Amino acid sequence: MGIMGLWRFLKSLSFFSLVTGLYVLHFSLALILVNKEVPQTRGMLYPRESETREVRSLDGIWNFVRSDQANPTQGVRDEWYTKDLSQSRPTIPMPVPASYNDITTDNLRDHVGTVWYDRKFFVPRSWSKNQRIWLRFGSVHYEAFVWINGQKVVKHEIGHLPFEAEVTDILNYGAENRITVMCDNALIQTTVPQGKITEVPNDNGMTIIQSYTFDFFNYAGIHRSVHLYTTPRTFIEEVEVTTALSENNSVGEVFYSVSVNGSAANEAINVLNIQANLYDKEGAKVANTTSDGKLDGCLKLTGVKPWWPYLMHPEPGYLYELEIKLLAANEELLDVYRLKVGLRTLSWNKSQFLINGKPVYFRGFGRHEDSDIRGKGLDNALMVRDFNLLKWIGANAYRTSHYPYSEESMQFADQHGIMIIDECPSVDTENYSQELLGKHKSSLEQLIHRDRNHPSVVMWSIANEPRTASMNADSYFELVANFTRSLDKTRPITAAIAVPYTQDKSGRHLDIISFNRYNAWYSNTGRLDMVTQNVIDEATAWNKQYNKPVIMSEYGADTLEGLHMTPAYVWSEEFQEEVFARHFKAFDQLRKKGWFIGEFVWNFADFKTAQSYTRVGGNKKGVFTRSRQPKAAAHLLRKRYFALGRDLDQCQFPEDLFTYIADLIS
Ligand code: GCB
Repeated sequence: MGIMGLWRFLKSLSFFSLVTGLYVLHFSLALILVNKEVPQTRGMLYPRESETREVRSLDGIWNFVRSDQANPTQGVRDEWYTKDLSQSRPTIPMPVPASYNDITTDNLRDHVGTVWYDRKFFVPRSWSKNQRIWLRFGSVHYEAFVWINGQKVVKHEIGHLPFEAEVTDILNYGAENRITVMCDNALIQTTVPQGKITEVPNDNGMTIIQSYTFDFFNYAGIHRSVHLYTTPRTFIEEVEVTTALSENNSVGEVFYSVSVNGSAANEAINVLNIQANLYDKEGAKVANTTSDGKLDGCLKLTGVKPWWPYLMHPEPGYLYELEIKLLAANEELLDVYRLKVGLRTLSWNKSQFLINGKPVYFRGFGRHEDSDIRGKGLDNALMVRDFNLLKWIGANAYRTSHYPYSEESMQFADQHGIMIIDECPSVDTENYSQELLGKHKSSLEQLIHRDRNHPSVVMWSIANEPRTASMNADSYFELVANFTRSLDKTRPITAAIAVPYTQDKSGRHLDIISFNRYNAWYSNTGRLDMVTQNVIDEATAWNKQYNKPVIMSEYGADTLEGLHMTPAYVWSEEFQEEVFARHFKAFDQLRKKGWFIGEFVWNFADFKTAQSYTRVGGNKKGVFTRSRQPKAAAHLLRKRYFALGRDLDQCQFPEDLFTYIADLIS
């Protein structure tokens, strides 16, 4: 078997198999797709401290080893996880959270296959007493294998999503512990997203190459925070919240449903009670209930402050705090968990999308989690800067193109009233197979489980630019869309489609049609006179075909900051402004038709991609540079977004929106 064959074989082994040598192959020849069950996520509440819980971060500098590319499973066979990595290989320091790719000065950037991390940590003696300890990763891309003190604790596939495991019986209390992580960035045709691994000749023999069709760099590593947290023996494992508002939005209801984990839950679940309290922003208790042996209930409040999007209301992003107390039958307090809750309703029909009964017009961006050095690693400074820029420019929405973003950013969007189209990591979906379908569904299951309580999440995007002209796309997307609906009926489903409407086979399974198109860029390059009518015609055709609301989910032009040319010429700042303006003209005509509900620029900021002669240091379609400074088009877009806000929702213009020129111009 050549390196390629070996690789494919090893990728198909389960974690258990890798460790024990019992190899299990997964075959994936599926022309007829079957709707199989996918594993259900449990627990995974965002780690929060309370009077019954402690949280400890394991972020920091870890030790790091890259495996030999031609021998990606050597570390498993040689059991590197049974001792400090430094005893098996020389280690280098690696920050967590961060992508590992851009940290070193050698070619770690393009490494394909497995890498290893480890670090030591203490667990206090006090943690041994009558509680349980959990290890939680915010995300590791793409596949992660975790050991503590040499014992396997968890394996997880698909990046950008959290996973956790109980480690109560594995930890040394009042002593040092070691955590070891193996991370594999290889993408093949049955991973989400898909990629290809090929073995090609180079100057020194053969080498392994990772290729992918999607247009962002396949950053990898421990991308988000690692936490240890404690819970009581019997604890609140899950909280699911939905909300309702009366017709005039003055009376609100918060429905909660709790799952409990622990021995008391199993033995005497019917005598556990939930006390739920709702507090407003000032900390005043506005509603409370105690369930009588039940784990679900409803809090009702009058004079409610609904959750509104940014600029749609003077007080956007209003959040209450929901306090869930788990009580034993004798009233003993077992556990407390608190989370933010926004009260809002969503509804949609053939032409509109409404929030709290009011039609919404989306004005936003496709984005990326991407920055210099950190790659896709969580970075609070970047996140806060990005939200400041979103608000500065007057956007009210973004799509988490093309994967789930950090939980911290979802919480931030809740607070700031930014609506999110929440996308799973399926990009350029093709070569449909049963195995791919299972993983695609699992990515949606994990995403919805993680994000279902966020008021900011207003729509699920089940794929970006899937190859929906193909025969299999019809049944594939029917299964994916129905599965998504079965998990959440409160939000509409979309997908960002790029195939021509005449060939698409997915739209009939969606609630809202989103389309990506690059007029004057990928088609009719440079022809600014061929934008407006094309956009109007295509949006109208999508609407006619499916009789559903339509969004333009991507449009734009690569722009090198500082390159100026008049008349406008591709890559110049003038060209980006002109492309935008021609689209704005189309959007304004489309808005009058009643079913056109949003415009999303591609992209918020410049971002890194795989190397290609069409990319100068990455994709430059950002309205902001990669270091988050505005290009000229940002000022233009800002004027439009605020103008839309004023026209639709009577928002105020910021004082600095228009620079004084002369009192002859208003
Ligand atoms: C698209 C993709 C996006 C790319 C963009 C581009 O259609 O959805 O991921 O980055 O085009 O700039 O080519």
